[in-house]
Amino acid sequence: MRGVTATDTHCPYCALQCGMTLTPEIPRVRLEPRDFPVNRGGLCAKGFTAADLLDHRDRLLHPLVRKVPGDRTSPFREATWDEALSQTEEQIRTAQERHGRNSVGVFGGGGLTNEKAYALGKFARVTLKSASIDYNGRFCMSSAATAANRTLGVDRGLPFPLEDVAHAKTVLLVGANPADAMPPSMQYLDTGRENGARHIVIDPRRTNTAAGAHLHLQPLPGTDLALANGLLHIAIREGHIDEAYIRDRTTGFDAVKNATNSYWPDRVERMTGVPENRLRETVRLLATQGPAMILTARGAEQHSNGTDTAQAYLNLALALGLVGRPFSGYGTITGQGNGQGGREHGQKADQLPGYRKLDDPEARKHVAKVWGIDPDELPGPGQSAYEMLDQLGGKVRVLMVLASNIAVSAPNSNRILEKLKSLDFLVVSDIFASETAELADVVLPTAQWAEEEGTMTNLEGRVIRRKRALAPPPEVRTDLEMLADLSRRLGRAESSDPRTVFEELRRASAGGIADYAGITYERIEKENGVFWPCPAEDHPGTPRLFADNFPTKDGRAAMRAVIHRDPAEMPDRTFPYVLTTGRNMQQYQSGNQTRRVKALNVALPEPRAEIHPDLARRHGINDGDLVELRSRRGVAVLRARLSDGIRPDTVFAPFHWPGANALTNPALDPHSRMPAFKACAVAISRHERGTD
Ligand SMILES: Nc1nc2c(c(=O)[nH]1)N[C@H]1C(S)=C(S)[C@@H](COP(=O)(O)OP(=O)(O)OC[C@H]3O[C@@H](n4cnc5c(=O)[nH]c(N)nc54)[C@H](O)[C@@H]3O)O[C@H]1N2
Ligand SMILES: Nc1nc2c(c(=O)[nH]1)N[C@H]1C(S)=C(S)[C@@H](COP(=O)(O)OP(=O)(O)OC[C@H]3O[C@@H](n4cnc5c(=O)[nH]c(N)nc54)[C@H](O)[C@@H]3O)O[C@H]1N2
Ligand code: SF4
Ligand SMILES: [Mo]
Repeated sequence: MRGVTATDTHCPYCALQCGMTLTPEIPRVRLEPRDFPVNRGGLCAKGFTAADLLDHRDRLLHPLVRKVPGDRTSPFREATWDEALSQTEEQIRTAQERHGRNSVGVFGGGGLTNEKAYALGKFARVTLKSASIDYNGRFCMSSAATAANRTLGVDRGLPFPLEDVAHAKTVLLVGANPADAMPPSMQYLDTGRENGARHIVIDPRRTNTAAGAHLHLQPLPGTDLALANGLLHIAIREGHIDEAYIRDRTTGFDAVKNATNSYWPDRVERMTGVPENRLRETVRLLATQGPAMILTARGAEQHSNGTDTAQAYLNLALALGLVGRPFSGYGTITGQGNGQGGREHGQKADQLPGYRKLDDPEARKHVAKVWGIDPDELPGPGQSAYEMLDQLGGKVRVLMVLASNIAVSAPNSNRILEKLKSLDFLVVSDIFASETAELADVVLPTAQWAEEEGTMTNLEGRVIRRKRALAPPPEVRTDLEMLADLSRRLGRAESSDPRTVFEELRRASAGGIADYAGITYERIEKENGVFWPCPAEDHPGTPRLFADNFPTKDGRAAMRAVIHRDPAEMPDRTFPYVLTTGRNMQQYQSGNQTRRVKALNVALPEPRAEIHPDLARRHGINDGDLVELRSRRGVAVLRARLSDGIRPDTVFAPFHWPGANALTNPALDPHSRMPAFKACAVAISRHERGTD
């Protein structure tokens, strides 16, 4: 037993950040759901079993180095922190002397607390003086974030508390499957439905979310932009748009209107596969039932046109006058535990704390002052996640990875594996030896959620507290402690105390878009979290945005005309089907955590490719057979799960195990640099070994 009293904290996994209570007891910790505004006592299977990993036998308990330094084929051996960090320090110095500052790269994660994300960004820019930093949120939220920033002037996933969803009369969910991705959030949709709300789900699969909806539109993956423009076309033709709102609160509508002119319903039906009458019914519900919301998630966003697709739905919401109205609006459902805060405080290639831009002279001045350096010492913007990974072994020679398992979760993983192997030196900080850690020179064992203090910002923009219930095992450190030690070795003193780091973050973010200046650990505790922006301690925080204006230069939302582009890779004779990828309820992300939880692994032990029975029949595939999926980049063998809920031209594969990303296309969205995880061309065949 490593502690004594009950501690109120939050789930380590997704952005819902469900409240839970931990009570140390023999032989392990008791985990109970807690009544917090987002989950109101609910938890999903992942949350319920989260404590199983605290004392898991696979846990990394000591730093690891290679028996033969420099030889990544030699086995790992346990090492002291001093040994592991000395090796790291030496490699960083050597690479920077030989190849310049930017040759040392940092890759972060949206699961890191605000304090750690902030410290990591500062470590790269100030200690390493390197521009080479980005993080896994580039693969997650970047398209919707880019669209929201350019149109609304701010990117806060939900600009209203989640409970507002229960009061909307119509909810359009585009490429979102919260029934599996955030089960406790379904209570708000259920309450809405009980009170007469109508829900529409746009998804190539009949998911659990779609099954409960009033309408399910089943487009070909990658055609959501055409669909949105088609909906707006109908809304304009049928007189459903809100002209006063458009005039008073937006700019750019005329161009948007022109751009949607040619999206006639019959053409959109041909492009997307969604029948015309369903398009009309969707518009009618959005425009005439009272408060309405449009929510997008990764299904719409993880495309080579993801930014413009999010934009098209934002245009629709604005034209209908929804944004800023009670129980209405546009939002995007953030994914990782700190997916929101993780994209605000500087681990993004182009960013400084407070959601400031690294190329903005005023922002550089403000942050440099807090950091006690000259603004000219700050590097400029670096490259996006995939672009940086694609450069490994070339421009970037040493890489530090915190809180991401890129060997499994990055697109085109065969290439990424080769690139990781071509590094001079790889350092990975994790809880378990992930597929990425297995390739490293040095592995650093890090504390888990229940063993550290910090703040997280959930999908609503609510800043909450993660609290320490137990001490970490003796040789395990928090990432803040690790970064402070490494920083000191490289000549710069930094704090390893979360509160001290948060106080500095408050000052660095002050006056920025994501302003945390008025948020304190005590307030978070007292007020069930505080919504940013919160510029002063006597400011109440901002649960709802946009009621009066938008934080753009002219106070209006800047609509932008967007037109459909086909996915970067279309089916052809050799690769005739579309592969899309995503999540299953029982596993989380690359699976490095949840694949080790017994109850989850019993429930879902292996990946299943979802295939329509008609498509399966054509290739002689039965339910449970092993099938081989092939794309231009790789091969994956998965067991088939036949389902008439998926389009017959589309295959779905989860990415919680190595495999799916051997197939995916790293074609990047030109604005957000998001890869096309949700559409590539594949061939399918029954695997030779059949049912094995
Ligand atoms: N169980 C579980 N929950 C999670 C996670 C997890 O790994 N496991 N991860 C968390 C994270 S980081 C995130 S980002 C969220 C993601 O949450 P979601 O975005 O809801 O999850 P996904 O399964 O990636 O994608 C949602 C749906 O998009 C559909 N889709 C695929 N292609 C298209 C398309 O072209 N158009 C449309 N309209 N739909 C399409 C898929 O069929 C899928 O049902 O979940 C969070 N919650
Ligand atoms: N094909 C396909 N690929 C995808 C997606 C998809 O839909 N399809 N989705 C993308 C999305 S939305 C996301 S968010 C990414 C996620 O993909 P990853 O970035 O790989 O996410 P995780 O598997 O959560 O990796 C987090 C790692 O950090 C460790 N960890 C947890 N907490 C901490 C901590 O505090 N410190 C440190 N140092 N380590 C910690 C965990 O054990 C785990 O190994 O995948 C992307 N990849
Ligand atoms: S929905 Fe998300 S935050 Fe809630 S218990 Fe499940 S994984 Fe944890
Ligand atoms: Mo994500």
